[in-house]
Amino acid sequence: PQAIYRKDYVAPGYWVDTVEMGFDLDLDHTHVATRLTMRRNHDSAEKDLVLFGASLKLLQLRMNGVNLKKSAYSIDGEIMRIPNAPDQVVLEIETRIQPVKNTSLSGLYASNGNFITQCEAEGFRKITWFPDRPDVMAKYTVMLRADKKKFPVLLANGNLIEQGDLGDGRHFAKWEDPFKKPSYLFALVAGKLVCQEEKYQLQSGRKVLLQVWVEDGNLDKTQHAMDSLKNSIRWDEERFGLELDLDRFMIVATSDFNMGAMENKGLNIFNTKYVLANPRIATDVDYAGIESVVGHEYFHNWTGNRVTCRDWFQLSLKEGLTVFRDQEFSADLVGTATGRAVKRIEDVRILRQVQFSEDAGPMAHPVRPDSFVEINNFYTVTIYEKGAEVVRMYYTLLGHDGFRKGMDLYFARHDGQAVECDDFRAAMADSSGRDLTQFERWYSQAGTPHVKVQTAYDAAAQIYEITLTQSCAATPGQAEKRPFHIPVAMGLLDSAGHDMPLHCDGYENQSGANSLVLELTDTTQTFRFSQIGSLPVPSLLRNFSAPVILDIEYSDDDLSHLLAHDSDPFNRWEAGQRLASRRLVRLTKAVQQGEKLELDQLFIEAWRRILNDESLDPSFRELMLTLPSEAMIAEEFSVVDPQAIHTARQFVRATLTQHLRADLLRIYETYLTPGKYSPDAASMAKRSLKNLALSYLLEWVDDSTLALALTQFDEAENMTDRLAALTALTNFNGSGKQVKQAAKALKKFYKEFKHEALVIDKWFMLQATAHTTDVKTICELMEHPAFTLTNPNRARSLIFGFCNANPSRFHAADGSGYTLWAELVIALNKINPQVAARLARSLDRWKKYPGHLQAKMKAALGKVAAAKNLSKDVAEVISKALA
Ligand code: BAL
Ligand code: ZN
Repeated sequence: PQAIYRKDYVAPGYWVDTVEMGFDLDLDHTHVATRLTMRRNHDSAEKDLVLFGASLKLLQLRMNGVNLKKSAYSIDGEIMRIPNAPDQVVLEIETRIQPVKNTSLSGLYASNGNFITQCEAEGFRKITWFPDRPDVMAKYTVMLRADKKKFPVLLANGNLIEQGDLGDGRHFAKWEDPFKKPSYLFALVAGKLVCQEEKYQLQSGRKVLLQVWVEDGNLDKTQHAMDSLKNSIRWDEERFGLELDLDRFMIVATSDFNMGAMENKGLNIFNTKYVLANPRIATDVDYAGIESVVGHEYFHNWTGNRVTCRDWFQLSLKEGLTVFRDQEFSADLVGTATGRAVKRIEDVRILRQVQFSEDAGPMAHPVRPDSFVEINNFYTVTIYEKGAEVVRMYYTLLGHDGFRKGMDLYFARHDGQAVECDDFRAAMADSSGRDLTQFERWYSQAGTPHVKVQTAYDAAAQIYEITLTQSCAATPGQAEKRPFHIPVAMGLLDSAGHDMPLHCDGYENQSGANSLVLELTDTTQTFRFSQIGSLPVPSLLRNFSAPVILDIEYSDDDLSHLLAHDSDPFNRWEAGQRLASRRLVRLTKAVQQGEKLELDQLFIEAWRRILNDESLDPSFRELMLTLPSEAMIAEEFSVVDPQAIHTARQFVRATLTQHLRADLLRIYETYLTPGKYSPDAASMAKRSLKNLALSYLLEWVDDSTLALALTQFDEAENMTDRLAALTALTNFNGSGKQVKQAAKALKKFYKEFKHEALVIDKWFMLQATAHTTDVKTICELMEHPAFTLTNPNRARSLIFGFCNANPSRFHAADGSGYTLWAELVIALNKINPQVAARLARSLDRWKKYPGHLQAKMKAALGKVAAAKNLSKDVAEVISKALA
């Protein structure tokens, strides 16, 4: 497949002013009539009128009232060219599409008998021929016609301006979107749906209609999404002065969806996973996920919809910024300093585990890529999460008010436009008067920078020096990297654990501050601190002020000091993780060499102190006491041994439990939260610590701790506690009798929830990621009547769960995991290329494994590469992995 390049951008040859569409909706054959008013863009080098289309039956094509003969245009793949078109064009297009056959879930498709659309990135071209590119913004009017009984609800973007009966059992609805938008934000929904609705008053006094649409039977699960939407509207008004611009805002939930959700103008379409919740079916994590995704999609209304992307290389312009906004929204909603730190740690964990890994693999790409084959492959953690870190660095460098000024200028300049990442950077630079030229490298260079730290102390002169040296490894297509502009937030701790006043050369205007943001712009820089009366312990990269890897040699004593005293909660957590990681690496090596495994007292006592430190919020303790994941430990090795890592980590968990059993039991009892479930931060925090204690307790199980888990499973009235108990029961090493008791719980769970798809996803996921689950079990579960590959959520729960989150089993020595993976990528490729391409990425890091596994992975990759009719989605991923 052919790559396209950012450098080849050419403005569209024609603009579209208005789009009128008429849909005769039928699941087998939908007729689409489109009328476009277009005008030549005299500033473009493109002289032809260019349209894109895919999987369409073209019935009619008329230009300015005249049928176009086949000789008047050419079609090559997805591109139609009409040469010699006049400057003003009215184009009328009729197409026929087959929604029920559209298993790609892109374009117009059927879900449970309803019509759903997904047009980002390039799905609109599966509905009609159109200049389907984000810089073409137009006003849309949409007429929907359908059978009234089968499709009683007819929704599209914007405002409902007319509706009525057509006779013959059919009805219609006409929608008009008052705002110009790119085609990727087009949406329609039709079918049997019900809604929770509310009139909501904006701060300006204007009233808007909010609706959450779901399938019948789910109205008891919409309140949290509605609350999250109202919180989002309020937050954007307060924090950024941004108001909802429509009179009506709709959310629709569907169980067949490739992504989490989609920000179509006024008609957000969501995966049910990010809408439906009540205490019985949803966990605390689900509640938090709904809040952040509802926020994310709502915030896109300004960062994405009102100001959109010039081309898809700029995707992070809207995604990085909107992730930053949803992260801040969730943090502000909790409102406490600890709550903010907890959110930050959770976000950084994902970044490090998934994005750092992407940055080190064959799919590494800059936040603003230079090329791609299939844009759907670039909805990545780099575009989203690293993109959000890049936005956060402006925030760190410019401060709260400075960042807001930059946002205000960005909207003042670009409202209604399709722009580039550089335009955002220019708004931040111009509003603050800062030179952010070098900062551009965060957009253009891929890879995770390392920052090496060296320190020197001159006691006589009371001078402390920190030398920072940055480097960044080569990534595909980028052999050499130039230095990044890295904000390094820092402080120095004295022996009592207090922040020392900082007097740093070059930062005199902040003399005496407890914390500074150093700016590393050269390859190596030395920062000189005076009036330092005793040797400090440096606390660097506070709050994770840049997406880099800090190489610093701390002693265990230094780490214990930071763990106990750092005023920056992120770095307290970080110190604990470093202490744990150091031991996990050592123990993994010991496993490989068949040595005796031992855990030192310093570490066990550090864990005991955290566990029992009632001055720390329980949610923060839960994070502190969670060991680095197997995937994180793997990043510490140049050659990964998943089984040894698993054994070492399990050994640490079991040993901690052996020593801390009484403390864990006490915590378990203390943080029981009987009574009515509430998804507030304080209750969630208690549940998280209690359930962490339970999961540890089952690592060193006896009948009494097993009974705790069984009782919790049986008696809890909320999914958080039930699933936590069931997870512990699915993963412990007990006697045959104990395991049988636990297995009963799994069966009971299925029976109880077999009509709740989202819970059955959890049931599959739980088994997919269990220590005991091997390829054979996965194959058996695939035969289960509730399993299907065609539903992305279900495929993700079992298949992705196993391939991506059960490393010690997936990487079985016989290569059976890889054989299964190849078969499933090939099977999914036929059904849904986007989902297939995601799964294809499970072998991205194959070169990091020992030779015998590498050979088997390479063979599996080769098998997929040789498969017939490979989509460009999968082909791109596989060819990059094999390059
Ligand atoms: N724009 C795709 C889904 C999302 O990022 O909101
Ligand atoms: Zn987004």
